[in-house]
Amino acid sequence: MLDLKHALWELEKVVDAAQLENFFQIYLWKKGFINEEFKVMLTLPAEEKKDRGAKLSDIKTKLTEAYEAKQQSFKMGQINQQLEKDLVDISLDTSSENWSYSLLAEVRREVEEIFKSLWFVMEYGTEMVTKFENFESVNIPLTHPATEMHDTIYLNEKDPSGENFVLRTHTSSMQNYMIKKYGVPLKALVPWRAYRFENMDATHDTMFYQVEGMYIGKNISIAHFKSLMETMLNAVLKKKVETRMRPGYFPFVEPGFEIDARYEYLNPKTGKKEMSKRLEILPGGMIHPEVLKAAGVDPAEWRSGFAFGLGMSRLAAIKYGIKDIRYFTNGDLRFAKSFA
Ligand code: FA5
Repeated sequence: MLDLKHALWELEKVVDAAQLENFFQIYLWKKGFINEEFKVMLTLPAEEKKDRGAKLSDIKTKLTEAYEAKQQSFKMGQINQQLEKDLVDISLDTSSENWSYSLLAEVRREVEEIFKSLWFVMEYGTEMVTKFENFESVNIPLTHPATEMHDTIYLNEKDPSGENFVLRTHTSSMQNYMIKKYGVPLKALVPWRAYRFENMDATHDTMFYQVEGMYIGKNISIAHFKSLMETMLNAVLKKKVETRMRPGYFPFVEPGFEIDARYEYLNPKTGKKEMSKRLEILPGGMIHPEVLKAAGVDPAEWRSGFAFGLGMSRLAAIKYGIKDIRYFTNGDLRFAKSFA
């Protein structure tokens, strides 16, 4: 009868997939040794048949198990080999001089420095937020069009109240958290990402950077707001900038404004310095009483304060004369290197 020990020893000597297939053909295939032995068994007298049948079944099971284990280890070996071949060293040698911040990071850091020097506290916050944080906490009712699927990216994960999380559509989703965490008076900044389900074009991306700012005090006026925004824009752009304020509607401010900016640039066609078209980059306004209430602050005492939501991707585009904000994030090294 077939010697199990010998078969296992042969299996141990197998070193590649071709030899393993050969082993299978010899022992386990339907015309292999084991099935041949079963055929012989059928010709034996009844009393021997039973005993031989049990032994053969046992050998078949053990050999099949050993064969499958070997097959599995070959598969893992192949995967590991492939992984090693595809290995990419992603560690960046930071000791080298050969790196620089991306343009967006550069501008963000400049904006951060300006506000840090004015003693603003700063956080980036989470990008996955509750509907409460993104909408209701800033006085946007859930029936508002901005909450619709065509603007907002909903996630499958649910928050503790059973509602789907969303990707924050604006950094205003941090207003409630910052007021609760730091209390009033407050100077706070949130310079980070927001996401919208947008049709992309030169000035709209699905992921973009905003800078949320809040200044809550007792004698803060619209004049403070305007002057701070102009100071900041001049400091970042380092160009002659002219701003214009016009009314704008946002449920979380009252009154609300849009600050449009135009800036001096060298027109390559005429060779002369000219003023650009006006660009909408900086909405803001005086913080709505409902926003303060939702964060547990008495609006009768702290009614004066402003908030703004600077479009940082657009600001960076203005600063460096980039025509399409998608260049910042599309990973095109030719673009990145030309500013390194
Ligand atoms: C807001 O997001 C408000 N949260 C801003 C705000 C904050 C108002 C505090 C009042 C008080 P808006 O949707 O207009 O507003 O976006 C603000 C800025 O973000 C825009 O001016 C624009 O510069 C930028 N922005 C908006 N959507 C995109 C986009 N898809 N791609 C790139 N930039 C965008």
